[in-house]
Amino acid sequence: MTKTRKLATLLATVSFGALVAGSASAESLQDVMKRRGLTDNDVMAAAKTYNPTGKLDEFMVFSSGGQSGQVIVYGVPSMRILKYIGVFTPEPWQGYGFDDESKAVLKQGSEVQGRTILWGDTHHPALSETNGESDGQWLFINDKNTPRIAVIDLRDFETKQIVQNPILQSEHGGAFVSPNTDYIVEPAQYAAPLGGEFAPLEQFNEKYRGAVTFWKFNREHGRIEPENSFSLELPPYSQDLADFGKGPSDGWAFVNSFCTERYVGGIERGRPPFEAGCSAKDSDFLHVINWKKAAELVKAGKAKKINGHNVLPMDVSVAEGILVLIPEPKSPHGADVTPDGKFITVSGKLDSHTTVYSHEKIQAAIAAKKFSGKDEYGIPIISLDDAAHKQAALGLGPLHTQYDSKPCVAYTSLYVDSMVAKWDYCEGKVLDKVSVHYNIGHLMAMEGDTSKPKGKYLIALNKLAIDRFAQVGPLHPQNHQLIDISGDKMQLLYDMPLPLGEPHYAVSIETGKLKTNVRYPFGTDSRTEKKSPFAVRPGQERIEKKPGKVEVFGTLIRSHITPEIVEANEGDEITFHLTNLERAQDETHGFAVSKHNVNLSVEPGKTASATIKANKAGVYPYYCTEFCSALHLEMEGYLLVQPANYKATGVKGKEGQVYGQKEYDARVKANTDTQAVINSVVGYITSVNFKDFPAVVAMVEDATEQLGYAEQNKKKSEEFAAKGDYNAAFLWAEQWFQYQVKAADIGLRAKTFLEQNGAKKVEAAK
Ligand code: K7E
Ligand code: CUA
Repeated sequence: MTKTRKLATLLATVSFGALVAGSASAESLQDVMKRRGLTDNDVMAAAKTYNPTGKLDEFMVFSSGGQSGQVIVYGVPSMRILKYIGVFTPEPWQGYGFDDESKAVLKQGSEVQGRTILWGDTHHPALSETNGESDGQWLFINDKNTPRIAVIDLRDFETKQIVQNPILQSEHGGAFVSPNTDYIVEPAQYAAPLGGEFAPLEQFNEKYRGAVTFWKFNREHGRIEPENSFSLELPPYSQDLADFGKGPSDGWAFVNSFCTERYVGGIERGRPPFEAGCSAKDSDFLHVINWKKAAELVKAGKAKKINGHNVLPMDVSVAEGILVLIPEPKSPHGADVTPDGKFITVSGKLDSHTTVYSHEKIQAAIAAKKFSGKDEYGIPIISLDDAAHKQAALGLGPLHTQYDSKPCVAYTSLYVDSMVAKWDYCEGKVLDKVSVHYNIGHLMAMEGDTSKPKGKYLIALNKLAIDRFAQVGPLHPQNHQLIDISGDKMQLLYDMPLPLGEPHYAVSIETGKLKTNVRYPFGTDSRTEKKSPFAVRPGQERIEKKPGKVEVFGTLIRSHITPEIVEANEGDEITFHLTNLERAQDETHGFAVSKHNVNLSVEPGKTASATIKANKAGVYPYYCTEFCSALHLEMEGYLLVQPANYKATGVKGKEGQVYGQKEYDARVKANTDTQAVINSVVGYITSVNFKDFPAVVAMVEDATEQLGYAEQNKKKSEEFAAKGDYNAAFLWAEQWFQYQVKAADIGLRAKTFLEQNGAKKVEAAK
């Protein structure tokens, strides 16, 4: 098919598409319900979750990706997955761990004692807050296995920083943020000597320790400051989940724990396993910490250094009165502060009770020094009676609690019952229960851990899916269930399979609060968020060669890579720095080199680099890995790696095709015809109120840019034709046509958008 006919076909496809979209099914809703066996309730649930094409979700969810070491992003109520964010694990689509810039970020977390750790056990994501409300700027997530916290910028959903915990061997209950995100908390899990030294288990009580780390976050720079961060040394209990106080309890943090028995197992030594000894007592301890005062003590020099990190010793915390313990029912899990900051709920996994602690009562006991005793490490204990506001029997295996927009209303997951309990934490009474499938862990209400929960929806993060989805082998996907909580009775709406690790927790935000970028400022290194020193403008592309080193400063634009030929010698190190020159939304280019571990994702405006070793002579095609345009497959080039002893033969081969004036004239005529088609599309666009549609304005800008390039190439072809070099003239006329195709592609997209969105005729200009 000729290229002009291709364009005509493109035009035809667009109008055909519009026709199909307009035709309706002959079946009635009742017919479909009958055919698919749907009840009225099912149809209601479908109507509550279905997003017609083009309609966006009200909320966005950031779910931990469990063992995948990633973050999963999806929309509510549609439950459509929107993105996986590479965090602790390389993710090739995003180039994460495959370009030099992101490798540097990944490396901050992956290089551990000479080992390279390429996975993470992500548990708890946290969204940044201002005055206790989600502000949509940053996301943080922890790794339980290799204690680390990552910082993700929500302007582009990319991981920017990973900090390794310098004193812990394992952690769990982070990340959670203080009400203004000046600190991020990361409590330990399994006790070990702080700093990573060896000590035998016989010295568990003396040498093993728990801890909680408070990472200082610099909001201006969007980065954690390890040098201004600190930890509190804690007894070798298994600290678990944490939460920051807010409102009246601002300045305090709450950390639950288990295995305060300090039991060490050893089945092979003839001892009962950990699970027996770690749940023997009827209660464990909620740790109550005055973190603001702790930060001041660290500033005043009261901390000691372990691996260069500030650690407040337990005796200092006790002497300064910043650490107290309160009993909590058997094998507790979760510590969740209420939106008003007055209460903290903690559930006992092996107890049917959820305890509501009163911050006011706790403070009164501390002020009056009313303690029931001390633990073995000298930490004062407040009795449960002196701290509890209420205890409620919600069901079996209560775990985590989230809050509604309605006052006093909370939701608690019941692991053993496989249910969610809706209850009143002010009165301590159950309001409703709904079954979930199966064995729920965390649950999450919209902005339900902030000071302004939004209610409406709740998500059950179930541990088991069993029979909910078509079978895919013994390893099942996870099942996130969407529940409508807007009425008195909860209604289960939707099952979503999540096939990427076991997400433990998720957080959500109103989509409108996110201020994401659609492109980067020209030449941005997205990982440092600064201008890349390697960015080049079009026309400035170059290859620099030094002995043993080839450095390419190139650009990417529909549909070519500049440069297209790179020559190197066997043994050279080659670095490609590529800048995407596009400004159009969603015009990402990839870059891969055959048989090399390279894949870049270069979004509009971004500069990314890839360094490879040319260890084997040969011919290596490189190409764009994103289907970016009609001539995407032609977005290619060659890396030629010459053997060390290579001598050019001087024999010049023939080019595939040589063109003359006849081909040139035909090409020019076709281009002129194409321009007439483009002009008619432009005529339509400018005849309507396209300026009222920002998406179209952006498309028109892009198309105008493409037509500008077409014009430049038209001039070039004319210059060669004037010199009588019709071969070159023809090829530049082809390139002129390529830019026309791109302009037409965008123009038609804009025209369709306008037609489908009710654009109106405007008075002719002038
Ligand atoms: Cu799975 Cu928060 Cu790690 Cu509970 S945690 S269930
Ligand atoms: Cu650029 Cu395909």
